[in-house]
Amino acid sequence: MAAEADALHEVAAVRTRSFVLEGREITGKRMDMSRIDEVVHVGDTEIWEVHSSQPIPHSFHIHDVQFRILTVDGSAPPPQLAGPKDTVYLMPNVRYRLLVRFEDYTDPALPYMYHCHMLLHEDEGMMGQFVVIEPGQEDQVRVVETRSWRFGWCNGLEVSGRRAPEARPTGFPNLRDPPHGSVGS
Ligand SMILES: [Cu+2]
Repeated sequence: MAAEADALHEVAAVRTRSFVLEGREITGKRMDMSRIDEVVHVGDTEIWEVHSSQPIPHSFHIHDVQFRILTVDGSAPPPQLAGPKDTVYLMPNVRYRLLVRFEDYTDPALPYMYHCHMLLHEDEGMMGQFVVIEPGQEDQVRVVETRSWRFGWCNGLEVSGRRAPEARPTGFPNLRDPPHGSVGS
């Protein structure tokens, strides 16, 4: 059956990543457009463990993929959390294990986001970047400078960040400095 062939299976997971949401940080980091936080291989299934480590909820959203919630504090998810998701509401101090498969759309220089979907939190930096690459493209992972920083992080890269990209290696000063270069100006 096609549905069965498409299904996500925990036994297929090749690694586990952990994301802790606290304050306006994810695993101790705020969003930085000059940093790629996670590098994923296309075709891989992974387990992403996420939780809010403080007495308030967060909401974890992953671009590019739909995932399945494997467990909620070790138990099977309730029916309303059993289907395909792209966002999971994180009750305080409850651990969610997500099964995620990265199937396509590789680019070592065009990252996807994961972020808290409480938009104030997101706007204050509760976001990270990942790229999906072909195995062997690790040395091509880099950030791309765009002129769209003024439109905001998320929309900047997703919607309007495609024009006039200028590749540069990771580790440069971050994009809070005004972009330079004359393309389009
Ligand atoms: Cu949040």
